[in-house]
Amino acid sequence: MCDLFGIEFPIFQGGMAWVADAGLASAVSNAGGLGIVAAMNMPGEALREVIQQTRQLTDRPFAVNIMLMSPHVEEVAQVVAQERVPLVTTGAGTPEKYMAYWISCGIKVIPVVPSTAVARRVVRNGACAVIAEGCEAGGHVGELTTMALLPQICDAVEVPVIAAGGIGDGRGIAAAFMLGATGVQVGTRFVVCHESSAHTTFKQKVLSAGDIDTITTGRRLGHPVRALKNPFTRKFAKLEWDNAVSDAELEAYGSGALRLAVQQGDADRGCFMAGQIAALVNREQPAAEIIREMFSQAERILSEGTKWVV
Ligand code: TUI
Repeated sequence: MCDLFGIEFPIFQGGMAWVADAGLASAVSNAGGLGIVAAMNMPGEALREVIQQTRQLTDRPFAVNIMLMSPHVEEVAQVVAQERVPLVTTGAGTPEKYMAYWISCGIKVIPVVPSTAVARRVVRNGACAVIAEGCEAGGHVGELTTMALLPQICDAVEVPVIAAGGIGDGRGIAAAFMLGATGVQVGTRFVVCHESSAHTTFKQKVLSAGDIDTITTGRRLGHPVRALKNPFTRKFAKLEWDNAVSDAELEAYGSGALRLAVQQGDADRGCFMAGQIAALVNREQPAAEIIREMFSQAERILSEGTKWVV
């Protein structure tokens, strides 16, 4: 997998909206992992600038994550091709519509998939690998857990499978490899790395989170999102389950809340998207240290067996 993507360690950094910028992606790529820039809801020209900024900071491969629910998806789909980005990951939908075009431009496409049906579809359309993301992940999630999803995806497709959701240390990497993955994607742990520009309050909240401190909201809208419990998510859950507001009002209530969390650290009105593994993340470290530490821990577990305890 490392040869396929031109990286040293089989570790992808999640394409987290507002967090996965040029600074974070280049730090991860420079450390030998795969840095990923999030296109999130950006217009095309804003993404072009971030891609060019990333190129100034690293000469190693990096990817752009395209969030398929973005209102600017058509534009950003063009920009990644014009800018000759080597790798594209996608999320929050299926990218079939763009795949033939991207592949014809020499882009390797690696969609996030929440089910075997979606995995088969994207591979039929030319995906060179897939990211099997379980619902332990932060942000927009599917229904299945990583533990159940991963081996099923590995059986369903012939391309390399990258595991995501609930992976925060070497034990997670080793477990993912045991289930058939050849790489992992890590989100929450990179939110608190030195090179992440997430607000200090966001980092503190992840660092102090306990095992049951996340909640999924938004199921009624068809796109459940996992985030840390706080006044925002509690109110969202209440509005959602009391059926007190229309779907449009509920959408409007959530709009902009992630940005408030990442950029302003707004503890009450922000949506602090994070995975269930947040409880395991208890230190802010450089990205390079996270990658080396996770990988060497996995190697020790895989060679010495589970008697090796963290
Ligand atoms: O995309 C993510 N995580 C995200 S996107 C995001 S921005 C957002 N904010 C508010 C509401 C919704 C989105 C925050 N976090 N992860 C990758 C991911 N993709 N998880 C699940 C999926 C997915 C779901 C359904 C991929 C494909 C899919 O296809 C279903 C179908 O049949 O089309």
